Amino acid sequence: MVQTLFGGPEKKAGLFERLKKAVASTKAQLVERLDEITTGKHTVDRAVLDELEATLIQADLGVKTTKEIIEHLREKIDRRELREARELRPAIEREILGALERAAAQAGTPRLPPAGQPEVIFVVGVNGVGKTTSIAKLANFYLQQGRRPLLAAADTFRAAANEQLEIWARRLGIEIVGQKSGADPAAVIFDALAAAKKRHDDPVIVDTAGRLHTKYNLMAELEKMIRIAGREVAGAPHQVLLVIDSTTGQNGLQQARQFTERAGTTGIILTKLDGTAKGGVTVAIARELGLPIRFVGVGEKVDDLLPFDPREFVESLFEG
Ligand SMILES: Nc1nc2c(ncn2[C@@H]2O[C@H](COP(=O)(O)OP(=O)(O)OP(=O)(O)O)[C@@H](O)[C@H]2O)c(=O)[nH]1
Ligand SMILES: [Mg+2]
Repeated sequence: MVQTLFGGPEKKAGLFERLKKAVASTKAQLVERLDEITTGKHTVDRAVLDELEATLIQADLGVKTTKEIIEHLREKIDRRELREARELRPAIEREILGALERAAAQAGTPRLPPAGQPEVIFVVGVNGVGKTTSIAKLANFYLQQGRRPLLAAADTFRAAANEQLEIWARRLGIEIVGQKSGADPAAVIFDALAAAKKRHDDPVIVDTAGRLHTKYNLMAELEKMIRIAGREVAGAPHQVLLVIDSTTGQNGLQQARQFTERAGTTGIILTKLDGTAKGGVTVAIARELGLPIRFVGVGEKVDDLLPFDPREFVESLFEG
């Protein structure tokens, strides 16, 4: 009990510090530039807005999102709700928070499995974005919540994908179900769900092969895996988490669109936020696609995954 009493807030403060560290480059690109624009100016004029527009685009908020934000600010200026340059920073902060919160609200509550059956979580994305690593981190997260995750090694395509996941499973002391390289990934899912039902494991986290969102056949294969999961456990997959590498910036948006269309993405894991200045893509994803960010990856270690909270994220950028 003592641990929860004293460990809780302290742990939360520790997570916030780690988030702040991870977004430092994004903060320099976005918020510190914002301060430079407004320094020494009294009122918001056209030149300030033009500079702001360039800054938001450079910070990877995307052209569409940037234009919308600038338009909102212009309306505020017309209504005389925004006049002074020093009001710009809190105005942008509110715009960003609003976009992230709306996306989170739009997503609603995740689907749940029938009582006694495992929650099924698919982890999908293009090659090398950090799917397998994120799965290990996710499993660790659920373990800490007192659940019994099982890993399904449904990347039967890449050589050594199984071994990579097995090493993580061993380290975490959890069960993994796989087949030999080249096997049908849908068969792995079938086996994994049968095992999880028998052993009462939950959730089942499915690793999938990296696939380009433009490759029709591979996307069809993913659809088949999803169909099989739904046949074995009602409502499965209950979550489809799309992993996006934040260092790829705007490319992530196009991936998200395609994966949502074909695989019904329910949320995003944004990886490699540590050491990139492109964290602004978070806002573009939320605003343009209405997809909630569920977790952010801030390093290569198993506990380098932070649950995403819009308010905390915005505070980590704008605080101080
Ligand atoms: N710095 C940093 N590195 C990460 C993060 N997440 C993953 N990585 C690294 O990214 C590289 C690729 O990670 P994987 O998990 O193998 O990526 P994947 O999407 O499973 O790759 P494929 O299965 O080949 O498509 C590894 O070197 C990871 O350690 C993160 O949040 N931060
Ligand atoms: Mg992988």
